[in-house]
Amino acid sequence: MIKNILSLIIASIISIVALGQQQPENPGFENWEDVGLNIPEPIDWSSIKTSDGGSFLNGMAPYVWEQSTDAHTGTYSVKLINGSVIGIVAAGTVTNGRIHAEMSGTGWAYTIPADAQWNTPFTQKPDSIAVWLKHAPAGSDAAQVKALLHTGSAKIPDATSTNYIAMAEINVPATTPTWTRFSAPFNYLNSNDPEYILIVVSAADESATLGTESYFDDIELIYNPLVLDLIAFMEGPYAGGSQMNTGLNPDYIPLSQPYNTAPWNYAGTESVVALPNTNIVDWLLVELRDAATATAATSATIIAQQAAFLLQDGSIVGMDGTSRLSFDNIINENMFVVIKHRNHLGIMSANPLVKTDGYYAYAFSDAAGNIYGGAAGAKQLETFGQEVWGMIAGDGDANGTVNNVDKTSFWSILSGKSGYLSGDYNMDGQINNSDKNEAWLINIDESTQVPN
Ligand SMILES: [Ca+2]
Ligand SMILES: [Ca+2]
Ligand SMILES: [Ca+2]
Repeated sequence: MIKNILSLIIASIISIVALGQQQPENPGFENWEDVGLNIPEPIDWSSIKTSDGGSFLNGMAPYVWEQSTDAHTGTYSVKLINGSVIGIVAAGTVTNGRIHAEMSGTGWAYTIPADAQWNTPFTQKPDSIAVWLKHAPAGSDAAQVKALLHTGSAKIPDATSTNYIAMAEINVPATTPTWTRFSAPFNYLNSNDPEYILIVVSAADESATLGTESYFDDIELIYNPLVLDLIAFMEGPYAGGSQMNTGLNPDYIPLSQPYNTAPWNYAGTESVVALPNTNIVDWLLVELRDAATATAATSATIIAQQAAFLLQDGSIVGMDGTSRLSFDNIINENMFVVIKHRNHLGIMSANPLVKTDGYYAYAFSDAAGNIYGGAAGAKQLETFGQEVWGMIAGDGDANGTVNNVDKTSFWSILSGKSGYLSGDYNMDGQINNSDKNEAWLINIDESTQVPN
């Protein structure tokens, strides 16, 4: 029984890991197998000698790879050499798909969706690919790594690029005598979701020359952090003209994030030695949700949380008081962002965030339609000129609804007190009538529209 529980735990850990950053199989060429050839072949990689050209062609094909003990890391790398047969030079190539070979010399690498031996399932969207290599070219041979994210069956090269989603190409023509890291970005052609990754590693481009030798090791897919450029406003401290008051700064704002208690129970260690600037309004809790639609973005879809500072111009920044927030997460569907505060109703982006110029920018404030639930979940703070929408004040117990409890338990009993208090709805450091009349009473029965 204990074993069963353990294996359940292990299974769930594995499924969590599977949601992490996907990498190629056997990317460091450490694992090799006997596939009936004279030399071992790297597991999950194949060559011209296991092509689809049949046993005659495969038997005739030259050995264009070796298991090398000259490794960047670990025990082995793959050494690729151009080889020739009946006057045709074959580039030293391995692929995680399959090689198509013809007598004429025509060939390509491709994915066979119906046969797991010849495909590599892959659903994420890396930003770039990197490899360590050494290259001793003959003629004008360039060491190459090509990676293709695609759906269905696809091949490299392909004049029509049907089913392509993104392609990355490392191209190194220069003699490279010591292990050197090279990388190249994926060029995304559309927003489709990939099903497979096809990688081709080669000692030469299409015009291979005999004598070229290249070594490859440690192929890695790189995922850049998600950098969020967020703007949001709160009703309580709102001052007009797209600015908020900073009445809690510096006397009352704590140096460690305050969301470590119920109902948030956020265990993050965000803290500062001193508040980094005078523009800070308060701490916020920023949450990422990964879901197909806003409606489906329930609390079950939370993938990350981070405490942050809200500045008086609405910017949401990190602990240095100026930098955009950065998350090391992978989005599988769409990214929705939730903003939570101690005594304001939480809001969620109505739309998924989209990466532009390297950032996921989102202004919650520009229109009611930017906040999920529209006017039902947000307050119009500025009516003339540029609209400003913000978070609704008055939720002292942060239970998602403004009601009598927020007065009796968080305002009445503390009236006249000063400090960092959740009944201080206009966030000026004092609990008095302004909090009750101007930031609680007017919001009675308002509720957050963030999906549960
Ligand atoms: Ca290795
Ligand atoms: Ca409440
Ligand atoms: Ca107040």
